[in-house]
Amino acid sequence: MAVGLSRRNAIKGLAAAAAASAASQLFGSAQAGSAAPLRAVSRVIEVNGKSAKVFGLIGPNGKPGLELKLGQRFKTGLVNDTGIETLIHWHGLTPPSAQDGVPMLSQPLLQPGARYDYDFANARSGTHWMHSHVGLQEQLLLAAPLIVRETDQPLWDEQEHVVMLHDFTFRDPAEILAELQGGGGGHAGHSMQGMDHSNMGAGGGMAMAAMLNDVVFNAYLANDRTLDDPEIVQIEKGGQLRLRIINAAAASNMWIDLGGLEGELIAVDGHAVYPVRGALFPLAIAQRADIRLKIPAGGGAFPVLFRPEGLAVRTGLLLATPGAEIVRIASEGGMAPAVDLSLERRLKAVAEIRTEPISRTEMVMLTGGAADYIWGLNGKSSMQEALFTVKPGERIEIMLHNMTGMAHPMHLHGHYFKVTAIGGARFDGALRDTVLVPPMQTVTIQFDADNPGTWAFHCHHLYHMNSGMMAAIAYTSAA
Ligand SMILES: [Cu+2]
Repeated sequence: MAVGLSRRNAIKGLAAAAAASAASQLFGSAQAGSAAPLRAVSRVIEVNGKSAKVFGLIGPNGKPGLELKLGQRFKTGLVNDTGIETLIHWHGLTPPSAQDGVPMLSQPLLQPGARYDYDFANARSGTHWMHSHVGLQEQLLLAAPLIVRETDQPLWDEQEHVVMLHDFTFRDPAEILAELQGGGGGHAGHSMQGMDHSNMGAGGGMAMAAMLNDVVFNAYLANDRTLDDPEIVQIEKGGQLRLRIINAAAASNMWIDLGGLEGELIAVDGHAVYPVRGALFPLAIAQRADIRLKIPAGGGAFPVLFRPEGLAVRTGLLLATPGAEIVRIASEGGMAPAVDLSLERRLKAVAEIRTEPISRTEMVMLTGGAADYIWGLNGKSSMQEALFTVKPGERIEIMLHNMTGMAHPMHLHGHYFKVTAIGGARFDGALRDTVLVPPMQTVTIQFDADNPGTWAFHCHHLYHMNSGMMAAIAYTSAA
């Protein structure tokens, strides 16, 4: 990691002097570590013309989440003003296990009105996020960006914008989960209710087909807004923009659609990759993508769309140069295909990691998903029993075999990993903390056991996680 970062900085540093004076007003407010705490709050937003009570996390500068600089300690208070018990996970950072924000593994739930203080060394830059790891609170938008910049000012002459994506329901998420787990034939039955939004097609084979969405949502949000009233980001003609996109949806894998523009994907899950050009990029649940794009010199208004797989709906925002005509974009249109691994196999991390041989390979079967909606890892549906144990210093390979009909975005806490194979094909892939394993496919990852503790390893689809697809990986002391 350190090697890769310094190399990356050396490359980027060539442009630093020229760009140092630009866009400084955007980056003058990194305040993590200041006295004002992060606050978990309850708030009201408007969706489709109706108001909805949700949660949020407000940082010391009054904006959602936290911004800090690489090398700065992660040091913040967390005050619980939600009125309910909660606990916040720092997704993408690798804190000591006691500060990881997972109930049962890290610390007791934070009571209403109470405060926790977090303080740990942070060596992870990039686009990350924070979210409740309690029950179904993430579905109620208890999440926010967590951005760690490598420098105070961008090394390129560019503007920056953070986009957080959510799937939204007016229903009580507990009711949705109960319906999935118990109601008439499980999730297959539930998806029938969403036929108008489903690409499963008509016919008796539907329940047997791979399923893309098992929850029907009322809206998809980009920074809390729909396309009926989208965020409009002002940008100069010919300007360069870095989008930091976070898929904070509870249960929706998405496509990033740059419309008429092309961009360069430069980082995934906060880790730099060799740039990949394109207009369409997949973004599984909990993953992040940093995309750099250039606005045409002639200016105009340019939609950036986010399209949940298997549906003909979308959310998004507009990039607009001064004086550009703003045109309304419909929330419906264009069926999005299933998110797959075609991009994943093209990604290559900029950072080098250790090349020592792996200590051993662990097989993990992703299981369940029958009519009872019980999901699991290796057939277990409990965090109480460790999936496997590791010793400090080991280099572990995990082969994730998806035996189910749905894709699972698998997230490892406390570590990051390298994607090293899809099916039988080895490659030198991206560094990530969340990887999508599509139905009946195998994805192989490797990680260094360098952060002792007991760590959650789970599917980030909130309803799968809450139905058993969550386990722990435990450290034993070195023999
Ligand atoms: Cu899953």
